[in-house]
Amino acid sequence: MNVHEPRTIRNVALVGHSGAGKTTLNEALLFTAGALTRMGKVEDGNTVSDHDAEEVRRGISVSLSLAPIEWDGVKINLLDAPGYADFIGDLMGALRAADACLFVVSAVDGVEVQHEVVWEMAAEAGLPRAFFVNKLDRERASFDRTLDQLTKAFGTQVAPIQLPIGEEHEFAGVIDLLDRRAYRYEDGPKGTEGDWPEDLAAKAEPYREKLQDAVAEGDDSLLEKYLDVGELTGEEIVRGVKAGLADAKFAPVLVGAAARPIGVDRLATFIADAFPSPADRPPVTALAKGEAERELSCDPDGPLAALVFKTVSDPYVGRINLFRVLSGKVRPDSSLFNATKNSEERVGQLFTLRGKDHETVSEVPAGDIGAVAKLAHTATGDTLSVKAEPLTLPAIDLPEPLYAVAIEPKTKGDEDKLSTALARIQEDDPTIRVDRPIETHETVMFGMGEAHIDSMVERMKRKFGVDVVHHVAKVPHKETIKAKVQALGRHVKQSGGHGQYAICNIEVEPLPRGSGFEYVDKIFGGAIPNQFIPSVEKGIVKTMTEGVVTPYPMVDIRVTLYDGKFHTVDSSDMAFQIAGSLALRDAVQKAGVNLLEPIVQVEVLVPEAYTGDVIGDMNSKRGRILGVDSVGAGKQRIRALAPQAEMTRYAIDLRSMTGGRGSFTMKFDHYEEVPSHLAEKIIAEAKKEREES
Ligand SMILES: Nc1nc2c(ncn2[C@@H]2O[C@H](COP(=O)(O)OP(=O)(O)OP(=O)(O)O)[C@@H](O)[C@H]2O)c(=O)[nH]1
Ligand SMILES: [Mg+2]
Repeated sequence: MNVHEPRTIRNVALVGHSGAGKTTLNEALLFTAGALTRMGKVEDGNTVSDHDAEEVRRGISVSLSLAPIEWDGVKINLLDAPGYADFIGDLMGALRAADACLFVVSAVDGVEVQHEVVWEMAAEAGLPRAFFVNKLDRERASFDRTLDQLTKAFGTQVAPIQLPIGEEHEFAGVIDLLDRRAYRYEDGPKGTEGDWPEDLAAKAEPYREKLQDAVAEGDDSLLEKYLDVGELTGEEIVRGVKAGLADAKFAPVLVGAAARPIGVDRLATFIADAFPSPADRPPVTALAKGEAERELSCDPDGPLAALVFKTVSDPYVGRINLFRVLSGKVRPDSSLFNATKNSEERVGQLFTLRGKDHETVSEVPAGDIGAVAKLAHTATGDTLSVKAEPLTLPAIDLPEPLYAVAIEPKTKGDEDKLSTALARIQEDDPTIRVDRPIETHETVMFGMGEAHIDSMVERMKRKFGVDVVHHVAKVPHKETIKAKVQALGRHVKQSGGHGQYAICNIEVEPLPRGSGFEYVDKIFGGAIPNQFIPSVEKGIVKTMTEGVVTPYPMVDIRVTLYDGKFHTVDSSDMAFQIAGSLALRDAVQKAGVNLLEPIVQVEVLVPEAYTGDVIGDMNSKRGRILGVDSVGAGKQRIRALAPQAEMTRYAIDLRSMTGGRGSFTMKFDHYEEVPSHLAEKIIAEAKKEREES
């Protein structure tokens, strides 16, 4: 593939709801551009983009895929993003690499949740947006119904520039409103050009007029011409549509059937003619040395700044980083500087990907996307620049993974491989987080949802040969003492040999939540020699960490050491540690324990219609609503406190409650006592588990 200057590059993210046909369209574009001799099918598992074993098995995309094509002298980098909500991390990477989004919408299913969700994300990022109404060949396909839904959901900026010729099994081609041309598809992916069919002219003309009006309104010179002559040429309309698209004021609508393929060549032409090039995009702000801000425009001769938007670990090839160059150029066999990680990197070969295939390139200039293998430290979200001029671009703003499961290797042999595999999959996918809470001694994996976790578990098995099982993660409970008591710790063994002698008297009392542990020394007259006073504390702390009744650590207590006895020969550090531990156990025996559970602060963002359901559900989860406020765009924010134990599956609960329209964040707030009816059960289970282990 030739090296292109920014003006002849288009970076397009294919986005939209799962199943709308993004991967099929990606395949059709490759085929139409002559990059493939035959089209693969998602069902057959032989498409360029869904090449991962996991994608073949599920029949959906689970990771972002890059494939460039050349069309009319323009290089189009296609970024096929997964539509399934669990894989949002890759979608967000795609949005950062792209200069425009093409929303693929099924003419059968219409506008779906993920279209709305991604629309909002793209709008917030100021990304130009267009639509491809797909599957017009399918039974029950309707362009009019779909267009109606698009306009309802996304407003008047939705502007058809094509109409279908026929629908369902009669779908034969597309009408181009710009040039008053029609394209029919009988043989192969390229349409045969002709005039508008007579029966459709009456329907098409008003659409064209509307488009002219809209275009003229946005451009004074076009308005003048329109008023003078009463009509604009196709070329002039394209100019207007192009400007409107670049400013995100127009969302052009194109039509077709990716699987056939019909209309795909026209789509490619429109992308080449009217989609914004990297040079049409506003400059980006990078951080230079000493926190100075620096504006970067898309200039191949500017300072180098490239954003890594996707990392793929391959057990054979190693790590591959996909990057988008914002300024400057990346050359093979050069030294780069990862300013995010503050480390130097050596670049060998540069290439581009077509699905899983590599194609070497001689350089990757500003505006283009490239790939590099075997960098030592670099991963998704990092900025590559040069040592002499380090630059950092804003990181990819990813959502926090909040769906948690505990994972364990199936066999002992897998244990060593597990931590390597976990490290690698976290590098590949920053929306996976792994934690090992000391309270539960579990390895907890956080992801975006069930499908996400499942695909990671599969990936660990396939790519790294680690077989893991997963189950609900334990809640990191804690225990504390119920009441203030005095207790005795006596460790005396003096029969034969070197004896052991330590006796301590302590008082243990509960402290307010969050106080931790206090140790008070009230020994008078040397009842315990000074050097053994810390020994008693050490014994107590060790027992607290391990938990006394449950395996959960004890917190929020004050221990006062007020008396004791010792022996000049047989007393030792170890003996007093044991006495301390025994004294704490004695206190717990006398006073009993309270179980504490983590309470999290939750913020839920939903369309107003769901507020009632979310509050009701929160109440049933022992949650307390702190407040509800409107945040604009018909959305409300519900703030609540809820026990973590009730929230482990909230990612799934909220999705089913709102059909995927809600989002939430969650963070630890404080520990609280577990209500006694629940505590008894948990303590009994914990005791049983402790005895078994
Ligand atoms: N009849 C018909 N079927 C299509 C068309 N486009 C896609 N399909 C089928 O629709 C199904 C889903 O297509 P995909 O391309 O996997 O959809 P996707 O948008 O990539 O889905 P995710 O990867 O899950 O986001 C597949 O079975 C395709 O064969 C089309 O134009 N006509
Ligand atoms: Mg797909």
